[in-house]
Amino acid sequence: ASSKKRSYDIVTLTTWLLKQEQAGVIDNEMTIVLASISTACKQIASLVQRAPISNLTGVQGAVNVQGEDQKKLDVVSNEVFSNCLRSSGRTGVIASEEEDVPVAVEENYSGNYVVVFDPLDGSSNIDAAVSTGSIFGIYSPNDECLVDADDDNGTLDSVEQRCIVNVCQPGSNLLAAGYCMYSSSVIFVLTVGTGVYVFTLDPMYGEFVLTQEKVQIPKAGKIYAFNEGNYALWDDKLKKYVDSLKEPGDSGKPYSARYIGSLVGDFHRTLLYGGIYGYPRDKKSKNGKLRLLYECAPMSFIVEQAGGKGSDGHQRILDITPTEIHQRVPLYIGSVEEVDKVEKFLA
Ligand code: P6P
Repeated sequence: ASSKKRSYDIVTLTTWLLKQEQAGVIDNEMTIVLASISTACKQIASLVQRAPISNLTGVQGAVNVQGEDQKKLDVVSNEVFSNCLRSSGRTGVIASEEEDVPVAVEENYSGNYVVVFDPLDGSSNIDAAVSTGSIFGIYSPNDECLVDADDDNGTLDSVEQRCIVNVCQPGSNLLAAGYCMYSSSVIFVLTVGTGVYVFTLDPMYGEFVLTQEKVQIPKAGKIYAFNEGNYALWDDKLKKYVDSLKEPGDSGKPYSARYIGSLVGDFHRTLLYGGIYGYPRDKKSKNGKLRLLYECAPMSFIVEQAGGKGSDGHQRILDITPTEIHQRVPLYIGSVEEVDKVEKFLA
């Protein structure tokens, strides 16, 4: 066959997934789960972009398990994600930021994979049409944990108990992780453990098109994304770190501050330009604000696959085993040299 690159040799997410399956990197069940997630993200992209037109801005009038006012789109995005995963027939358990406890998919629909997700992170930005995103991670069932969960006669205490042990796995067990950013472009970022791939939604025909392969985050970057409104609540070591970023130093140029208030937007810029995003613990939030299971762990898997680092300030995020599904941890994530630097200040 001709080795000449054929014109219009466009790689879509669908063809990329099939290639990974043919290469034995993922199995056909994972292919279907990832395809169903990309469908959910396309639906959410459409809902987000038309929110003011279809009266989907504003609050739902309910409070979620996090104690946060649910936005209308939080609820809708959660239903879209759950329905797509359920109808894939390849998902056994789902855990969502918007659900109190993990949910076992009904038997006749259920498959093996455990999917954790934040269906619409940064949703407080929706009404101002600022970037938001969906974040997900995929695990195998946590069989070894099932034994621990057995009561004395060897059967599981409850479906809910089985769901929780299946979901509470360290990020190092992740088989796949990704996010979809709803911004000036709709960007789908994915790793299945062989590097980080970036797809851009072509609205002309509704497909995610491969636009970057094996992304490598710069080893250093003079951009920091912290909410400095919390400065007075931070401990002194962290204050010293952030103060140090403002000194011009030998280069004569201090760091630049960039903060979108949406993890997916701040993370994506950090992944491509380098730098660091941080959500520290403070006097108000003892463990920071971000959730380990479906925000910090998937993002840390992605950043490590791109040669970066994800830490709680002292240890690797991927080494932390959740003890409950909405557990929060401090997060410092981005270029290796930048995360190393903050860890030194916090030691
Ligand atoms: P703050 C959005 O609610 C979120 O979970 C992340 O997407 C974002 O980075 C962070 O919280 C913003 O929190 O306290 O700075 O408004």
